[in-house]
Amino acid sequence: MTKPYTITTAISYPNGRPHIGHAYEAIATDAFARFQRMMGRDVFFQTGTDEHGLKMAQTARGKGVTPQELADEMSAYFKQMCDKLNVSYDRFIRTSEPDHHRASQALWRAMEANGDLYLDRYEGWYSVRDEAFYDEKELSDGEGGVKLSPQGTPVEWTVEESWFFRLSKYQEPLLALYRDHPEFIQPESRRNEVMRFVEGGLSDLSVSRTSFDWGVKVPGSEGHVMYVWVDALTNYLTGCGYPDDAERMARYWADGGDITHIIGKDIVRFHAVYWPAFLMSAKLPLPKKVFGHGFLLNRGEKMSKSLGNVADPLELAEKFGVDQLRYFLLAEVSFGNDGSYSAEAIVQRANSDLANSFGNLAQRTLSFIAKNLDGRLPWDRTTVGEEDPDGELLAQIQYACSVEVPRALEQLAPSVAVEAWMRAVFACNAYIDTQAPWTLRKTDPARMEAVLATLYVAIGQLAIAIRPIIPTGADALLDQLGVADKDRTYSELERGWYRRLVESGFTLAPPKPLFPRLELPADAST
Ligand code: ME8
Repeated sequence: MTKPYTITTAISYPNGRPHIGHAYEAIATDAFARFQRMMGRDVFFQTGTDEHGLKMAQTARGKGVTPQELADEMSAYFKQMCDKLNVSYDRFIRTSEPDHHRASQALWRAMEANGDLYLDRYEGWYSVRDEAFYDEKELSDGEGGVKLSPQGTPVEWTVEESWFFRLSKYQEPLLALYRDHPEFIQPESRRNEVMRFVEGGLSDLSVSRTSFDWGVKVPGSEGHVMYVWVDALTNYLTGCGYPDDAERMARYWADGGDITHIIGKDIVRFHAVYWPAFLMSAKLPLPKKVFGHGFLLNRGEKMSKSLGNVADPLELAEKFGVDQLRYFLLAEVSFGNDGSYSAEAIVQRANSDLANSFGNLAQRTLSFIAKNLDGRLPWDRTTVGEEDPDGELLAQIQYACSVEVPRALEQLAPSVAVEAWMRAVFACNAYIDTQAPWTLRKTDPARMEAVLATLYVAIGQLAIAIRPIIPTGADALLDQLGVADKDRTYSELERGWYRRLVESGFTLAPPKPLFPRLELPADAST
């Protein structure tokens, strides 16, 4: 059995409906999970909703519902978004679930047993929007004398009895972790930020609240609920069976295990500082990688409810197609950097790459085979790709599909994977134009068959390689090509699935178009 692979998104606050930033993170993480499954790994992929905390309590109060009702309603939208966008999670976790409460309390007790929790009085600045405590030195002045967090959200002075976690004790161990495992925080720019923050000294962290009760109860401490980030981060352990299922833990949360957290750049501090400190305190294994991706901007502007430019991902998927949206987001934005989206950019990218380049290549090749050869696969299995330029093309496609694309996806660089894939698509289009099978039909039918055979193989390889990103279109094409489910893996790229097809006497049906050309909607305000 290959090494298990655990991958997670952040869990979202269900205090409103999901926006395109949430969809972006879910789609990217899904592509990585699908990729690892196609590499034969035993994958556990978790996403979900982060339902406790003051922000949820306040939003619920404002709407005149209970926090649980608000969470039930909104969490369903997040789940629905994942389902619609083909996000292949293994568990959709909700932090209001009983096993999650048990896991959070077990982590608490483990940190307490290590002497890292003490009761004191908290006096300091808190941002409800970020659910975060800040030091005075991190704040700036906003309008009307309001103090602002580094994220630009208002903070309020808070005084209450609180449990504290001895974060200060972990300054050195954390710095050692960043030094010994430079890959722990990615990309590099985020790592530098975190190192500077930790080098600046760490204050102990207030980890319980008494002013409201919507949260996980602190064991043995009446009136205290856990600070929402303590329970939120624990979601990763809950999904891996903590604390009762030792076998599951050994599989998905093992020492030295391949555990990746995909999160946005605004919450790197929680994942790269607090989280490993909690885990060290509880004597649990650490994740291998925390990747802080960039933010999606609407036409270069920050999305906000007041600007009215928050795009609904399901509306975008409805308008442009799920694969098209997935492809656009992963191709267009270099993972780790901020990126911008607009209806024009989605239409432009989907049309140029999917409709005109890849879709058209598949469509014209397959209809040509269906029409001129009655769908009979045009080669005998000893001759495909033996001569140049056929062999040259196939070597190039094979390199792109079985080396460059997987390498980029392994490194969490989907836009790099797409670039390599598109280079291969272009190479096929150039080949079909220079080989001109429509001319060969009259002058040299045998050569025409060799060209079509080469293209048939190349298109199948391209479809397999791009599956993690556009699963629906790729699978529909692979169905048309007759490629069996079990052969749709990266390892099969090297083994020649097409030879088995020839042996089976497979006949190609006239192809259905896969990626229709998109029109820019009249209302292109998204
Ligand atoms: O932070 N572009 O929840 P959240 C890209 N509950 N990503 C974005 C984004 C944008 N415009 N806006 C937000 C939370 N995100 C916590 C996480 S994890 C134990 C707890 C990303 O609903 C954001 O960076 O505010 C985060 O990774 C995720 O969406 C959920 O954000």
